[in-house]
Amino acid sequence: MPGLPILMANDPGREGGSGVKLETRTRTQRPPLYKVIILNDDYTPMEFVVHVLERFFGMSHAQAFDLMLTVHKTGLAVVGVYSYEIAETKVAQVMDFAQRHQHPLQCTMEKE
Ligand code: TYC
Repeated sequence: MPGLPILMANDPGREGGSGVKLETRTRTQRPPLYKVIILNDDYTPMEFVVHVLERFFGMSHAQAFDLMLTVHKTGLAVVGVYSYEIAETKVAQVMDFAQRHQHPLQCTMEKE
C-alpha cells in the first residue's frame, strides 16, 4: 500500500517552500584560555618562588619546588591555564607580592 506523500515545511516542491535553508546552527563558543607564565631572573630567591607557587597556585611544596627548578633551568614555565579574569588576577597577585618583597620576579599571561 503506497504511503502518504511526505511534505516538508521547507520543501521546494511544496507550495510556499522556497528551498532556502531557514534554520541557523547555533555554535557554542568556548571562552578563550590564557597561560600564566613565570619567568626566571638572577635575583629572586628560590624559596620565594616556591612560596608564590604554593600560595597563589595551590601547589604542594614538591610540585612548587619542581616547577621553580624548571623555570630556573629553562627560563620560564606555564604555571596554569585560566579564563582571562582569573589569569589577570593571578598575574596581578604575583607581581604585587613580588614588588612588596622587592624581588624582580616577573609573571605574565598569554592567550593559549
Ligand atoms: N634564578 C633564581 C635564583 O637563582 C631562582 C628563580 C627561579 C627566580 C624561578 C625566578 O621564576 C623564577 N635565585
